[in-house]
Amino acid sequence: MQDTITSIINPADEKGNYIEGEALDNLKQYFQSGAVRVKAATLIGSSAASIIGKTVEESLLYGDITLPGGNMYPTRRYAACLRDLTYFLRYATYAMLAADVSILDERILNGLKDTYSSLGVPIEPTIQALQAMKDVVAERVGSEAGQEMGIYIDHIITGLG
Ligand code: CYC
Repeated sequence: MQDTITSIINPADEKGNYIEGEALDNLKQYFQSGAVRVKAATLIGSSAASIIGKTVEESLLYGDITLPGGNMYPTRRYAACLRDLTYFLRYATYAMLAADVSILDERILNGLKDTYSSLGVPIEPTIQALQAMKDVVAERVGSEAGQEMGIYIDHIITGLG
């Protein structure tokens, strides 16, 4: 996993340089937004189950997908879907804290499209659920932190698309 600090310091170290210019500005921005990130992670962590519940309610619950023949039927598949959404939320929160997408690439997106396609998990409703998750998270953490989380949830959406 990478994070903003290592991704700025490592290249400077390789060249034996001090951190300056744009790299320093990026680091400054990262520290300035630190309190917002930590507060968002705290709020998300303490209400994850309710965020997932609302996300499912707003995107998947009242369609055919939960009925016989749908990919969220029976309960075993419904539970797998809730679990996947929980993974997405948790890893997007890690990435938001690090301000770096690499953990999403490594732990979530690597091989996921193939897994979904071989199991018949439909991509379009998964993306709809992720879109709904962005809105639900923004309601809980406020627009500034919500926008920041949006970057990482969007990264999952792009990786699945
Ligand atoms: C299944 N989701 C799976 C599987 C994996 C993941 C590996 C197959 C194995 C299993 O069932 O546990 C995903 N596993 C992950 C991820 C990680 C991991 C991301 C990283 C931490 O370790 N079906 C829908 C919804 C959607 C859904 C739209 C929820 C958004 O219709 C999800 N994923 C879903 C379902 C299954 C699944 C239903 C079970 C499919 C089956 O067995 O038929």
